[in-house]
Amino acid sequence: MEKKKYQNKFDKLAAIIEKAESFLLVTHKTPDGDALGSTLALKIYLEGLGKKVSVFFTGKAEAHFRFLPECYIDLFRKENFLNDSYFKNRKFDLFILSDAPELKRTGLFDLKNRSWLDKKLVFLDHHTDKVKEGCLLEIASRKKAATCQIIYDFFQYKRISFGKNIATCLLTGLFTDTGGFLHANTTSRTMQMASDLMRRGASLSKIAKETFSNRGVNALNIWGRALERAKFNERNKIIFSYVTEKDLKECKASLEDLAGVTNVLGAAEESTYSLLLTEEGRDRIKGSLRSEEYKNCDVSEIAKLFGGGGHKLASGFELKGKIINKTGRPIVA
Ligand SMILES: [Mn+2]
Repeated sequence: MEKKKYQNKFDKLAAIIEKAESFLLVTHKTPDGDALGSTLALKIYLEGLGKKVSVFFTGKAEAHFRFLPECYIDLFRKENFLNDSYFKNRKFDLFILSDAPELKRTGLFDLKNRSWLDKKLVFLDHHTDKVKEGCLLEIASRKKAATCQIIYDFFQYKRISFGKNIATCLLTGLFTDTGGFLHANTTSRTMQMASDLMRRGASLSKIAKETFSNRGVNALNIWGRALERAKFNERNKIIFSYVTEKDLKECKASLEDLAGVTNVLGAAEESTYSLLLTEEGRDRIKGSLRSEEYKNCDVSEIAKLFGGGGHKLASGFELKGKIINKTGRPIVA
């Protein structure tokens, strides 16, 4: 998106925020650092303007994000469906959906009647350049490393001052979505933004510790299983592994304990991309794909073959079924 168009959208965003009184902030299922960081930064900003703000998402957030400001325990309820009866007694002037390019990825998709939503919906996202859903405003750019960067650009352009709490939320999103400033989406611009956020009081070392290295023994055990099973396929140059429901039970681990495993699998130097399959209960398999810029592989194309999607270097898909078939042998080995 060219600069002028991007700025015009920020002007429009500021104008509609000014007019609205009550907000519902929504993000994608099982929110990650960028989803939570962008949503909570907006929450703090809007509440500072005296607005009424509610936050909602479906699925469980990774527990290690609890260090984030405003990340209250009730945000971690397992199922938070935004159903029609929820809206019967509540009125919101504006819905801001961050870090998700479509309603399908949020609880709002479960509403039976959604036509009224179009006139109140704002998308802020970096997974796409064009949001296909009906909405009031969309600010979407795949050039941005994180949705937190879009919000930061908005604050910069509108000369909105903010302090340590917002800076911590924004730096968390930037840090996690750039793989700790290691991925190819790390540019001089993202480093500049990080530097400014640190100047405002955000602690990079604390964020790094909370999001990357704090792990329980259960998590280490489940990582062990995934890494031990890693196999390399010469023909496709893929390194892959899997984790079953039984593994999770035996290690007393949860799906969020597996965050980061796919990146580590990619450390195998002969591989072009990595794949981790995990069983997600109720006959579902989740696939997560990763690659590196210099390996010249677009994993979103592979995800699309299985009905999924995502970024060039990080994508995912979901399949029906189980990894272990009736004979007790894994289907992927
Ligand atoms: Mn993101």
